[in-house]
Amino acid sequence: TVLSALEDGVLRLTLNRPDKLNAFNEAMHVALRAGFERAHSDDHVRAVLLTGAGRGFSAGQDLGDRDPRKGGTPDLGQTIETFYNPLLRLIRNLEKPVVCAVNGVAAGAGANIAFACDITLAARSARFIQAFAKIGLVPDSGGTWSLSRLIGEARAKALALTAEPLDAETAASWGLIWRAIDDAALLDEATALAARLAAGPTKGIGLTKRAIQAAANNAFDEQLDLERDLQREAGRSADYAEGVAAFLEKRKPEFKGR
Ligand code: LHQ
Repeated sequence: TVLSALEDGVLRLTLNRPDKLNAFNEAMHVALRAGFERAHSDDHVRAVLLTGAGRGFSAGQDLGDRDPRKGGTPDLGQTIETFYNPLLRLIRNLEKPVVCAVNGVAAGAGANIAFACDITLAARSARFIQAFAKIGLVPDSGGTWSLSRLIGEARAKALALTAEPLDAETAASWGLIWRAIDDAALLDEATALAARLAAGPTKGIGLTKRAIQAAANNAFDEQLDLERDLQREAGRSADYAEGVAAFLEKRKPEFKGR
């Protein structure tokens, strides 16, 4: 359900239920979570690239798996607590860059998982849909948080209440994703970006991710203190020593992520 491959320090995780537009069932959740857990613990992984197989990125929750007609009312809160929230926390808390290549439609949780990644690229033909409103649900997977922070309440509400598809170009111009890319070039560009990050000073990159995310909850003064503390930590890294030495010696740095 998830293909996993490590190359050039990039762990590529490919959602792989193309017949179902990579909708999430439990097996796919378990496999994806295992991928992000490996990213956390394996020093050879210095960046993650998340993408989807086939013509879609992800259609969100597999609705066949949570079908109220199958008897009883499914406890969706339980599904979220067990599967979605741990995944979203893993992505945000991972102190390594997560690049997302949205290769086609991203609906429901599929869209919001893409918005939780650090740098999200999308194929020009991709569409983002807050599909929840069509079936009486509330955006999850951090969607109410990321939409309102990234594009503001007015746009967040219109997308979430209408479930109108948003094209990749507009998503990029609103700041919901980083860039829209020609379909044929998406995977190559995303792979090159992830590899470039993986070869970079990933200790400092991880601390930078932490700092930017913390800014959402901090007052300016608190953020200045946090920057001081993280800079102290970054300044002790081998990568900082290497970066400065390489600059002064006019050569290319060789970063180790330490
Ligand atoms: C699907 C799905 C799908 C199963 C396409 N499930 N099969 C969290 C916690 C607990 C419960 C509830 O939810 C959540 C979070 C959520 O994510 S809720 C939102 C769930 N997602 C949706 O409501 C989206 C449903 N899908 C669609 O609206 C369309 O499929 C989109 C707009 C994504 C794509 O449309 P098309 O390009 O026209 O493709 P299609 O509809 O023909 O889908 C292709 C196949 O994939 C098809 O199967 P079939 O056997 O007929 O070829 C679909 O049934 C299947 N599929 N999404 N979520």
